[in-house]
Amino acid sequence: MDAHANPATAHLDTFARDRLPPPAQLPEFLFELPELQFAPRLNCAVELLDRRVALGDGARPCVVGQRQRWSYAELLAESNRIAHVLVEDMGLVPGNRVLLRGANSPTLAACWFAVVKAGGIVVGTMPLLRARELATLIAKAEITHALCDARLAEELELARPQCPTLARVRHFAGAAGGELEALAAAKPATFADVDTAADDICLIAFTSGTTGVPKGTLHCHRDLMAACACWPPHVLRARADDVFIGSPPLAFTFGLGGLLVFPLAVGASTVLIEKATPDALLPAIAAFGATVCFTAPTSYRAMALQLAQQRQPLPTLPTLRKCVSAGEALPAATRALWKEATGIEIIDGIGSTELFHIFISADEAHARPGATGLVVPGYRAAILDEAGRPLPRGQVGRLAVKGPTGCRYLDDARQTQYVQGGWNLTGDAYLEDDDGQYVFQARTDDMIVSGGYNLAGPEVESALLLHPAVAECGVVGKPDAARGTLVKAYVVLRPGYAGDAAMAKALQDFVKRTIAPYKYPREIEFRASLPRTETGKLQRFRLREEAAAG
Ligand code: 3UK
Repeated sequence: MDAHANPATAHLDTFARDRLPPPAQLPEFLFELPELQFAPRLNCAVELLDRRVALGDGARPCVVGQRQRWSYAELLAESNRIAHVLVEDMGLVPGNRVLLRGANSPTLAACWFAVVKAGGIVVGTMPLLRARELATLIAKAEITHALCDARLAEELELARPQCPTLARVRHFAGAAGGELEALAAAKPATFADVDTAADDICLIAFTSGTTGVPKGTLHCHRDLMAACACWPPHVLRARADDVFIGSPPLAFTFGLGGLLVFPLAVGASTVLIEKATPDALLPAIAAFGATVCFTAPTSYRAMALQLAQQRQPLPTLPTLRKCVSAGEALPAATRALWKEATGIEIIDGIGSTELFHIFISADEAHARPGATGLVVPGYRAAILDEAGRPLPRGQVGRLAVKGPTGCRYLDDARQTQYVQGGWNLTGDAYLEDDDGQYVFQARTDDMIVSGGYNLAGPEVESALLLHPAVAECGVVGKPDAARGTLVKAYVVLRPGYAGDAAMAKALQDFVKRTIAPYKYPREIEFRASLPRTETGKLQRFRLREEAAAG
């Protein structure tokens, strides 16, 4: 257990606590800021919700969906009712793992708070997961309970025969009212919240890993409150009258923080919509009068291209004032396109599932094209060489961070890869420049060694994205007899452009003029779309596999 260990756990089921990494494998945790001093007893759901209502904000707008609109008092009441169902009808005991399955919605938010209030551990799952993937997570986290959107029930039912631990499942239907809502309606609107220890686990977030069994990252009540005290007040600086909106699922910590925990921490409201593809998000921002948007770089790019096509005079999105990008590197071309279309400077930030949320970022005033930003107050960062020694500024190495949150994998030998010498190693190659700005190069396993040179796929992608014909692209290394590896680009063209040999040549020449010529893609393949994860990340490993096979 870590330095802030608290033996008085509220968990009767100690499954998660028993599977924490051994103390020697934990990262160093830093609580240097005055706002990072936490009491030994802490339930983050109570802090975020009950406390807000006790402060007199009960009538303020809180969560808004396509057909639901709840105040803080209403979300609190619904969460409390569902907590009663979990405990009284479903036999939940503190420490049990509860699977949540549903697209973003106010009801899903109420389920999240209900589990945490009852001392349970939330395991969020991406709506698109299939039975096989669900079964893997259920086995790994020994999940005992599930709250599932009725429309997504089928895949969970298909998984159940392989899931002996999963004893209790209830379905919800949101505004339409379902089985869970009917049970909840009969319960009181108040609930005796479980008095959890600050270091009791409340969340297992699975990584959207590319290889192997997904890793479950353990987060305690204190981690979530610590995250609220770092990036949001120091970089985002949202206000109580803000209206949050965005695309990341609540099962992804980018979405859980950005679209639920952070807005509630400042008394703001949040719009939770089920479908938030770029063509749905753009009208939703306007329709709901959203002021703060969270989405991925490709989504900003797609929305900017749409706005440019409509040729609407500024401002097209009059209420929008802050835009956050994370999940993968924000290309300079995308930042510029969005600024042209909306006048807004994007707040880029790198976060990870292991650290819960963003730890390097730049606000509008510090934003620099091509750089991620500065270390967020509360965190420290370093660039390390292969041996774990700090490198001087300007040199590319492994990004290492530590702060009030950090990596704790659930029973996983890969803990010693992510955490070394007290640092969290994100797996990214970065450099720190003379201004303390951190500049992303590539995932360390995405670096391409071609003709004896080390080059980063994302740098070539950034150059291609500056060309007006390019909508999206992905650049990987392809095994090659002569060069060892050659640079290959997969390109999606914007409407009206033809993917022919002349276009390939034009793009190659364009890259040679934009960055060092040896980095140009020797092969270009045109595609209708690129493989992406549900969180918007380009799956370069898939392109690599295809390149190797083709
Ligand atoms: C990459 C970025 C460059 C980077 C996440 C914000 O993405 C999140 O978590 P994941 O565990 O992935 C982490 C990895 O994604 N990455 C994320 N943001 C950036 N690379 N610039 C960025 N701005 O490789 C990192 O190691 O899926 C992001 C908040 C919470 C999150 N979980």
